[in-house]
Amino acid sequence: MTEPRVSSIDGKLAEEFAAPSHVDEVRERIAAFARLHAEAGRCVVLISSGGTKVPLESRTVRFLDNFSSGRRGAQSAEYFLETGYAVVFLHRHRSLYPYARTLSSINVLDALEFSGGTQEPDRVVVNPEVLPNMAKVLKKYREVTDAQLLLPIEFSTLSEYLHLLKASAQSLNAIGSKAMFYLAAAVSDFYIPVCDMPEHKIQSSNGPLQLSLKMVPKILSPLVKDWAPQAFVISFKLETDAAILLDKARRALETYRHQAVVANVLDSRRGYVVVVTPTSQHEVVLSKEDVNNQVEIEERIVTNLTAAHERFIEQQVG
Ligand code: 9Z3
Repeated sequence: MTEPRVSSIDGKLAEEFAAPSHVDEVRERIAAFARLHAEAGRCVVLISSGGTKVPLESRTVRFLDNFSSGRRGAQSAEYFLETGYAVVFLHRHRSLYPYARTLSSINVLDALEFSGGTQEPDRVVVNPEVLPNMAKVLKKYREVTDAQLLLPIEFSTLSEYLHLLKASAQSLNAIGSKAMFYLAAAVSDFYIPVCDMPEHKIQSSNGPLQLSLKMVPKILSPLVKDWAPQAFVISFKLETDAAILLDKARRALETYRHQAVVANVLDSRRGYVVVVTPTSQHEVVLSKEDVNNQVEIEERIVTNLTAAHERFIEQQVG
């Protein structure tokens, strides 16, 4: 396997984005995870999920954030696992998590009760009316964790995300085309370099705040060209104006030369996406009936992309 190359963005990353102290440990863990699963004949997908925090002060009191809940990433992780992939889940701290997402819309205490209706403090059971599928979900979660198929890696800030994605890509490079990147995280386009950031809390007594933010380097470029050049890479394109969405998706494919873009509009993202590749455009739509049957669009997206990944691997080998 070829060594990952150094890119022109590496210098910028090192200078302007603080690396998390455990980045080398994460690199090692992902390398071991990839080895284990490649030896067992499995593909490995790295899913990025959730929004990024952009601090305004180095001892951070305030930061910029975005809307992403991490639902896309968490749901997709479950379908990749069902398809037989091992999953590196690079997710924003406290964003939705595979399987545990079932608990996200309730107050957990409302789903628990004392067994036999008595107030015995050490006997607590789940109320099946509040959480009807809990046993099924717990079983799947245990199977996945017992088989070490899910490797969670957390980030909070944009800097942590960029450094951890780079380290992950360099580690997954070792398994070539069997690695997939499914980049569903909503990553900030703007940031304040560490050298321009005030150390202490910005004082409101100084009057109105004017911010000058720099453009975040396009990380997809070194990922595709230098860090994991043989991998199958999918980026996500989000717009609020549907009229420009597909043009932007195609432009991304031309610029970065990766394998697919999943294009979605903020308001319709749970029920409609378009999977765009250099040679095709496939609409994935949930019907009213699908919605009533609680079908999740991620199941269809993952089916489409794992089939494309399989063809990609065959072409590389053949
Ligand atoms: C997406 O487009 C994801 O589908 C969502 C999922 C973030 C909309 P949720 O987390 O939402 O389920 O609430 N992710 C990528 C968004 C993005 O920021 N893309 C950038 C762009 O479109 C760069 S690849 O320019």
